[in-house]
Amino acid sequence: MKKIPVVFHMDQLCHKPLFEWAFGEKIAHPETTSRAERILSEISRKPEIFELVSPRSFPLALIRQVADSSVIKVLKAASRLPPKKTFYPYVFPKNRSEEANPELIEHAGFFCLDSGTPLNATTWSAAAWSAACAAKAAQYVAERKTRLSYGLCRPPGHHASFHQFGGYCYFNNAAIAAKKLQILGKVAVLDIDFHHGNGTQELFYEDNQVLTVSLHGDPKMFFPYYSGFSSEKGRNKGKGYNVNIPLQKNINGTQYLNHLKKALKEISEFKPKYLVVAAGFDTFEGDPVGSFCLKTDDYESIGKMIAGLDLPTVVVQEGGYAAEKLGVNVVRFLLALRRLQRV
Ligand code: SP5
Ligand code: ZN
Repeated sequence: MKKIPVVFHMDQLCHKPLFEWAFGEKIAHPETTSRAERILSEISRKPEIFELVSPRSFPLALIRQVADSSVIKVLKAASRLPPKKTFYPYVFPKNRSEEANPELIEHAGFFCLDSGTPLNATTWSAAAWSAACAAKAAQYVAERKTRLSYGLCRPPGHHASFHQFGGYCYFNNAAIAAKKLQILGKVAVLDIDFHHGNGTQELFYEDNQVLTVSLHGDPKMFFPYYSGFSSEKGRNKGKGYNVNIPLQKNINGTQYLNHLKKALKEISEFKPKYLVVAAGFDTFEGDPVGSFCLKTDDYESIGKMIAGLDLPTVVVQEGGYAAEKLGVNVVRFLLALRRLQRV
């Protein structure tokens, strides 16, 4: 059986957000470098199954498809900050003024969703390499080199829309994978991160060639709060091509799998040529950010169920903040998907 390509670039580790404000308290930032390190260390224990590869260049043309020039300019402006300086956007104008200037770091709030997504001199490069991982993972599947690939994307991407970064995300990595595959046929994006994939939803909201499906904590209670409701079904040509499945807190694996079954039914009825999984593991019981109760075994069941679609599949890493268990959970998930290679 072919090895599973795992795409990662070491410069993704230069991005080190230090803290965020959570309900009035300053807490250590959950999106740490140790997340990627734990995944890498679990993957390197199985060299007969995984092949670690690095992207070689930034996929600028693809990044431009998922982020407007202002977002790109803000991150480039941040790369001119002094080495130890970090900027946390904290003023978020509701309207984009004519005066909004992406070259001015103080104006970053015009192009940003929340205060948990800091900017510093390393952000641009880490985010662009993370995007490159998704692009390269998609390339394996597009070129039929493998039927399963994994982009170890970090920073994550699914909260980033065309006009805004946020939610620890800068560029929408899953959308980059989908854009790359979309040239070749219909794509379904399945988002299993604890949070609603608002950025991915928005990027394909008027598109009937990319079906976006997200299961997540009910936005009435959980980030990003303003989107992820089941009434959001797509717009114009895209009407009927966005599916949100909001879930109550504390649900367990059995309950989760029941909802996943519905999501997969939507996907198989769409008859896509490719699947992109925005794979967050903040659904894990011990996660400090999410509020579901999934166990490590459940990620194997989820992987098996998704493999049942039997589609060429690109897995893109999203959240998951119980860093000690993240590597184990990711590997269990990928091993269950491995049957896709057996063709
Ligand atoms: C990619 C991704 O998973 N982004 C998540 C962003 C969530 N940001 C909001 C976090 C809210 C603060 N957490 C409070 C912990 C409560 N126990
Ligand atoms: Zn999440």
